[in-house]
Amino acid sequence: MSETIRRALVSVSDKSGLVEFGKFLADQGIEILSTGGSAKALKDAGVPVKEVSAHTGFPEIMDGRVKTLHPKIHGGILARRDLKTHTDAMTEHDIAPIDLVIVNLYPFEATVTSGADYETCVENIDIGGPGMVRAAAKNHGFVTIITDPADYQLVIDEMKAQGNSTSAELRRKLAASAYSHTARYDSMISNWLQSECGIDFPRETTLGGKHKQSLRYGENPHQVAAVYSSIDARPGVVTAKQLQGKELSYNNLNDTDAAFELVSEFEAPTIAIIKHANPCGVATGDNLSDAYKAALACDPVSAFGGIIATNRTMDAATASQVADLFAEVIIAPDVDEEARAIFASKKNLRVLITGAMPNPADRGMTMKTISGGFLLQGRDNGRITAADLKVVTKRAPTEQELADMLFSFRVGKHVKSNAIVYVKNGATVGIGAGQMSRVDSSRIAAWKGKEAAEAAGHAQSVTVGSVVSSDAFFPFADGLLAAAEAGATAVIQPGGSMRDDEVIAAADKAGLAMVFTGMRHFRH
Ligand code: 93A
Repeated sequence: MSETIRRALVSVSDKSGLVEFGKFLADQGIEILSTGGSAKALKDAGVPVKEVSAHTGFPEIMDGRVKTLHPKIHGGILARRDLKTHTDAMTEHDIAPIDLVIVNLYPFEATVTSGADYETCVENIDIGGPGMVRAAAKNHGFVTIITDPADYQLVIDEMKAQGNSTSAELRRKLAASAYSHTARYDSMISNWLQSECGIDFPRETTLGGKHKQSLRYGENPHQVAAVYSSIDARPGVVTAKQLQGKELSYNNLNDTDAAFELVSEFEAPTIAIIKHANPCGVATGDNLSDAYKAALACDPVSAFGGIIATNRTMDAATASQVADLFAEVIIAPDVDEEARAIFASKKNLRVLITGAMPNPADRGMTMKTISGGFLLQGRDNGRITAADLKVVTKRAPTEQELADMLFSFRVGKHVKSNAIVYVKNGATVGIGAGQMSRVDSSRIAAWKGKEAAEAAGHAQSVTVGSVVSSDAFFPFADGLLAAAEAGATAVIQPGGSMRDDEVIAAADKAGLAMVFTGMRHFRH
């Protein structure tokens, strides 16, 4: 059924596009009812409007807390036009039908992210707006609801084509958008209140995401996919600005996120090269260019087609080396002018800037869906420092070993379990990821180190004289012995195995220094 629009109600916080839309409505002879600020914006532009207070005969009270909460408004929106009891009630109570409702809500999200005080945030919880939105959406059989200025044109087009009416199909779609708008709005409020009260796991939860972009496909071409932003404004891949390059794919986004979170762990200039969400080279250096060279040397074969992240403004020296490699994505807090010019010649390379680094110590939640539900957990913001380490072997680590061990353990936190990471002089030299057996990860990491050495023409494996980390304890001495065989001189691991004594004895026998962190970093 197509419904002719004769009266519209306008009450919007986001006033973009309002005047043009208001003019169009007025030109069609549609009566516009409106609240304070929206009415003023329209009147100032010469669009005739009637104040809601004049329509209801009741003033806005309590600083605007009660402005549209009136039976003449809600009755006008909710009345079924096809039921005599409803139309009789309209006549009896002098209620005029409202056929088009244009409402968007108080900017609660922007108020919270601006760092406003508690009272101001509470004052920005919209009550009357969601009431009208939900009422109009419920009565979509007769009423058109617009909550997003991006939809003004859609409605204008239909009204023009159909003599000031809209199709049932469009009204139903707009109603669906309206309910997702109010649902997200309420979820933002409840998430904010929960965090103010320190509640991690509420009784009921919604994701509160905002559609940012549809993706061509998901992890594989037969899977659909899209990106959503959350209220969490953590600097990273979702909030980043893309300077150039093709559209990001699902896998790009996932890998880039892994890369950027990894480099955020370090204070010194750091580069991480990522493939399939695992690092194939990570290094720190006195400058980015040195860090890049060292990161690439870890596994130059896997780095092909990888994602490169850094925690510093990308400079020209590094950019020109990066441009020599075939990389999919670069992500950095910023890219300087010279470096931008270098990247500009590589049309397909996606370059993202975030403006800031995320804080690895931030609290937050991560989510994984499972059949019938989803798992929520606090993000792994655990960070081991030298003060947390317990030396368990006869030999204590040297200063250099200690620095490398801490670096290695932090890299290992971002490697899929079972994770074994060899490090020498602030650079990974062998990474074993995602194996079902820890000893296999150890062997793979050592073998990768040997391969890298051969490729670079070294006589000796690069793991010789390195340190090694394990994301979880060595259940048996075999994984540790594989590391010793590869030439590692020091080991960092959580400890806590039933056979710790055996593992410590094996380390002592091999002359290794070993420290326990007391913290595990599984990542699946
Ligand atoms: O304070 S409210 O919850 N009480 C109301 O009765 C009410 N009616 C509309 N907020 C209310 N609104 C909101 O005012 C709308 O959702 C909109 O965001 C805003 C528009 O106000 P103005 O037209 O004065 O700028």
